[in-house]
Amino acid sequence: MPVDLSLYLVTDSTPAILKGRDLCSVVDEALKGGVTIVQYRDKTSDTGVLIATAKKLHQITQKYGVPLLINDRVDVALAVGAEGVHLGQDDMRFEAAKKLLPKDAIIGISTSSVEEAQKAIDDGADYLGIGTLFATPTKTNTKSVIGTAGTQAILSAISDSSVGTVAIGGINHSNVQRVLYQSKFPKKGLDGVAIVSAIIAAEDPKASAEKFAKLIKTPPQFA
Ligand code: TZP
Ligand code: MG
Repeated sequence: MPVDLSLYLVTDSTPAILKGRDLCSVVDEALKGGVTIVQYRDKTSDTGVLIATAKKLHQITQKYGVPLLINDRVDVALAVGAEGVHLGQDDMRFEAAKKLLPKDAIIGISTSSVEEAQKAIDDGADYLGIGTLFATPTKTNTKSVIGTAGTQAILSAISDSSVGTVAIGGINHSNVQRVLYQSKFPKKGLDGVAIVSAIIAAEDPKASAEKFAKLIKTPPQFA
């Protein structure tokens, strides 16, 4: 079954974003609101905590029949039987991850240029995370904010491919329709949007996800 990338939640465990709430409860709420895929992203916890948290998250995502991907860490994905991984340009190479993971595992790759996108497609990636779309406080050490122009350049260059595509970076309720539907992405559109703070840091993560799900399904007036 093809993966539904339309409302892709990326987690963040930093206290400022979680505001004292439990990550698993926040993710559960977001899933109730309609998130279609979850990536567990945690750059600071040690391996024991990563595995324990990923296990809990997996129990939750399984309740909703939604895939769980692990950011950076193929070993953690294997340890908990997650559905796949998301790898950046500096993480384990695609070929190595492919060898280690089950045959049907989902592998997504972060890309910020046409060259990186083309390479990921040639390798056999299931989807591309394209960004950083808009500058965001959630990831300040990003090497590249590519904007709508950079995203458009990638989508145009790969329009013959059936690879999945999600944009990431600074996506919120106000810009999500523009991001998904704007005429700048004429040939190959995005399959979804990847969101951190607009859901995880939201006062009501379920309501936020519901609002995104509704906006995603609705072509905007200006389209
Ligand atoms: N990669 C590029 S931008 C980003 C990541 C992980 C963070 C996006 O966070 P937000 O809060 O949705 O802008
Ligand atoms: Mg990474």
